[in-house]
Amino acid sequence: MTHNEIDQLVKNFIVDTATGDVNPRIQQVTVRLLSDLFKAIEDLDLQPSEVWKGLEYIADSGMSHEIGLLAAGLGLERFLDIRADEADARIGITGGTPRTIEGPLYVAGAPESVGFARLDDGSESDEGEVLFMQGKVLDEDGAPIAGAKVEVWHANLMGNYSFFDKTQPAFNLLRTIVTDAEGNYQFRSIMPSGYGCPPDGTTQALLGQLGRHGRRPAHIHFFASADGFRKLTTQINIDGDEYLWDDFAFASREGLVPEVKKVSDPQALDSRELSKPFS
Ligand code: MBD
Ligand code: FE
Repeated sequence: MTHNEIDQLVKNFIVDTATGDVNPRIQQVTVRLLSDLFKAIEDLDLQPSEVWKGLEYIADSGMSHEIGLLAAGLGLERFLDIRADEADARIGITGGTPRTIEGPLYVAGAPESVGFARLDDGSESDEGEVLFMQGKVLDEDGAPIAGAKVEVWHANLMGNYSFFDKTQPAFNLLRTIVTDAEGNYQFRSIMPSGYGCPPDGTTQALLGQLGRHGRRPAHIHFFASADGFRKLTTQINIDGDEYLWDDFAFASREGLVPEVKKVSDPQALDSRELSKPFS
């Protein structure tokens, strides 16, 4: 069939058969995606067995709860960020901490504290490195925002996240820190390891066929939000990781790789480097 014939066919199937209330946006998107799919089947001469295999793949991905992981690995989530950056630029919003993807592993409802939180449960203290981080939430003029919410989440030494990894206690490595009067937040945790897609999972199966790995560099996720402000979704990457600029989810960005200072004696940290002592 020609592309014009396909457009006509999809219109016959979807638009002309409508009798009840139409949601115009859903109809528009359905018609577009369906005609693009039919055209791909035509152009690539996809065989019925291949089409059914594709549908089976999507079903399997859903049943194994890997749709979000797939969206990350195919660059779909990164693409939405690129579009969001472009939309911001069009209305003159530039600067500040860059956004990057949320990923599929955030869980809401973490314990909340003001100024400081310890994220880890101590179970990996012997093997892992202790990590301290502090930062300041600022408005577009550089003024600190008190009472902002900083939600932080990251993986353990195995690269696993609490809730998805049932061996960890609930909300391990996941906290909400409310900024203090000066807009500061601080936390203590353990240095995370990089993430790898489940090796026997549906996402890794596709990535393998594409000749791609499913690894992410070690990273820490953040949401920053405050009344009257847009919410920022971002991450930092740990410098030196072999996958720092080879992230299967394309989330690494200039400006999101802070300097990591390694110290053997935390007590010896220069107090000038800390806006306030960690507790
Ligand atoms: C992660 O930890 C992650 O952040 C993303 C984007 C995808 C898979 C696992
Ligand atoms: Fe992650």
